[in-house]
Amino acid sequence: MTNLPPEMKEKYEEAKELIENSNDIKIYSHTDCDGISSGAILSSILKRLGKEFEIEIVNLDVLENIPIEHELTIFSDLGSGQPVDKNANNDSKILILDHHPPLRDVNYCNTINYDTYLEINPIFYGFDGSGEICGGGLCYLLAKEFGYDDLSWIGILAAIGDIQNGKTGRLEGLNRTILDDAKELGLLNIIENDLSLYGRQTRPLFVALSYFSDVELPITNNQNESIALLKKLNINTRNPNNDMAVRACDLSQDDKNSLMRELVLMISKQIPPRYMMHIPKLVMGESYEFTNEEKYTFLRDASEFSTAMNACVRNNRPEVALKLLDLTIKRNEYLMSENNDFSMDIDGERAVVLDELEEIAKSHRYYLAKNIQMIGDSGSIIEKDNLQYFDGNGIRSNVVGTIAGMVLSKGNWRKPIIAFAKVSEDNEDLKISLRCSKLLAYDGIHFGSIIREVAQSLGGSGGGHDVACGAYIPQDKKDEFLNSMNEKLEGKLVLE
Ligand SMILES: [Mn+2]
Repeated sequence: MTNLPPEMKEKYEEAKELIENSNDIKIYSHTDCDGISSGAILSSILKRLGKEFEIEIVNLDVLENIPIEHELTIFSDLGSGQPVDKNANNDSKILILDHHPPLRDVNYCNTINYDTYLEINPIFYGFDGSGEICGGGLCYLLAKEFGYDDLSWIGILAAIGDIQNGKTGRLEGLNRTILDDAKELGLLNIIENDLSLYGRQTRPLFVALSYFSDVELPITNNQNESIALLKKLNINTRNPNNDMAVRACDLSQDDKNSLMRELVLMISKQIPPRYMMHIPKLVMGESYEFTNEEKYTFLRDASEFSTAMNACVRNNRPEVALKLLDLTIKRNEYLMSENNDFSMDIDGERAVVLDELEEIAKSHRYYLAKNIQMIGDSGSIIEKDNLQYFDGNGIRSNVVGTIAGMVLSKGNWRKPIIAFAKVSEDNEDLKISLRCSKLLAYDGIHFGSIIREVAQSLGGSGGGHDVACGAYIPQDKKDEFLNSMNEKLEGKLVLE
């Protein structure tokens, strides 16, 4: 178990005091699952303390000139990389809980000319902000300071949403400590040595298998081949107990093992020897289940839950995601308490929010499917030596990355795919998203760093994960961007 270094623990004690002594509070959090989770944890803390507060879920560009109008302004899952105190006045108090690379150093708080600046960033203490803890985890550690350990499961939801398990398939570092807290309270199960497939609660196994795309296999985008594979391994496709299609969460360890063995074999036929050592990480990992949630619902699986959170924010409905988390916190609180004197019908209220969420998720899936089909069918993916790209003409910039990830399997999986979209209706600049097979990252290529470098050289900005990242560039720099990326990657992709 990883413990908090004393200097970081001290900052948390200061943060607790800061909140206790403030009454008019504003929270800004990021527009993704991690940011929503962070916001939900902070809201819950403030509600329990009876504080007055407002919360706003924002994109990073909003922070360039953010007004500081409240007694205490809290930034979660963002803030470290933006000039958030530009408009601070004499008695402003600012608290930042962020895991992104910081602009200011750890001693910045001593140089300010206003009341309080407190930034808690794990990078200051030698932690890896992309694999050991995320925004939601940082906010949970604050909740823990108040004794609210029951919020730990949201720290895990945040970490999975942020792909903090990307490198090894399991949560490590401070995330592990949060995991232990959630497990201790009986809020979560860890499923070790699990088959690493998306949709383990809600998708039929053969469908989940057909989405395997880190390496193109006969089963990729082919449900018939997936069914044939299961038949060959003597794995049931129907569950005799409930007469539903078998899902990944139904599998015995023996069945998981034979499926993993077969996948490893299939993958090894497609890739050069130097990548062989990375194959197990593509097919095996840990899964996390929320024990208070019903089986076969997205709420039960951390990864599927995080997708639903993202669907809300990508459709500008963050309030639905926040409401669901708030009610789920209350529901867990109720289930954990001894006295059942709760008068409110939490399940009823939650059912209403879940209906709303289902509507959002449905139209989200439809929007994705429509665009994926359009790009896949129209031959609009253009290949260069070391990359492939498409124009996401008309695609909303906040989903173009998701779409890029999903069309990768329709193009050449051995090369990264880059998508372009207009930033917004009134901003003609280009939003760029890049996705690639995990194998390239395992081989040491960090696309987030590469894309940042190239975007900056063209007067833009960028960054992100090794396998999923993005950038913003001026609208007339598209060709330069492509050429520069293509050059930078020369000799680096050795999947052929
Ligand atoms: Mn984050």
